[in-house]
Amino acid sequence: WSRAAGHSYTKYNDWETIEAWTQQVANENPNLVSRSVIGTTFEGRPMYLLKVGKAKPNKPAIFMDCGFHAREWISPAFCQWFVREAVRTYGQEIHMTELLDELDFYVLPVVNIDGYVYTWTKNRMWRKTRSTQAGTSCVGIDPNRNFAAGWCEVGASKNPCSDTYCGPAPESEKETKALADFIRNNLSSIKAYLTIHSYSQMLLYNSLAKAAVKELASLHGTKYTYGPGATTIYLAAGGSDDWAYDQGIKYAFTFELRDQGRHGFLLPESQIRATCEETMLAVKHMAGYILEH
Ligand code: ING
Ligand code: ZN
Repeated sequence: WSRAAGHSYTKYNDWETIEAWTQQVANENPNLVSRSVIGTTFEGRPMYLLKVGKAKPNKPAIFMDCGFHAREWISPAFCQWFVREAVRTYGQEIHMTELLDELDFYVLPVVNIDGYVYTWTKNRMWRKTRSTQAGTSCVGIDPNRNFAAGWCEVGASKNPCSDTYCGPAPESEKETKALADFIRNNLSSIKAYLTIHSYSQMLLYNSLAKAAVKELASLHGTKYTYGPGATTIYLAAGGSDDWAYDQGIKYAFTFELRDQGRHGFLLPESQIRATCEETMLAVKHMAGYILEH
């Protein structure tokens, strides 16, 4: 197997390097990490999934994905950091040891690999996938508008040239279909769904709020908009967090990592460490909570 040459946890790594890293981290930690392929992208790249945890029957699991949107480079950086911290601190730090003894983490380091590659080679600000379809010369759909949760009803576009294009149908993309299939096939173990985006420093829990306002509206038909706080988030249907919640995964969250717009998607590499360290605390806290409930 090839070494992940040039890989660094405090730099942004290109896809080739991340791909080699997935193999290396699994090979070097056979009792904690295993790698599988859950599908292939539009351009034919394998979608790697890392299962992180100590082998034990009937364990609950937390699913976490990174790199839905191509230009949000800090997101895949966090998934890599998370796996490294897991293997580095297992057996050293009591909290992580307990988490990995009792829970499995499924980590999908990059969902939208084709888009990620495109941001390294052609256009740093690309967001969508790189799929093409008949009838338009515009490329790509927004994977976070492509799920069967109020699909394309609000905050999404039917225009293939839009950055929030919802696609011709829910799960029309190979990448979103592969992710959704994996979650459907593992619903009995998956207790939480975490999806990592950037930027704006927010923790979105749309689905809980959504369920609550739906309940409220059932009495007098009063319509509420929902979101964390009055002004922070826009309504957007077809997101993976709402879909996961509708599948019965009670804890479904979207993280929006640093920053609040100064650098935006171009978060400097000097902030990778601090961003990942602080996000680790939140994810570990959530995992601990989920273990107890
Ligand atoms: N933000 C998310 C987006 O897809 C979001 C916000 C979360 C929308 C969950 C819908 C559901 O637009 C970024 N930065 O991508
Ligand atoms: Zn995003």
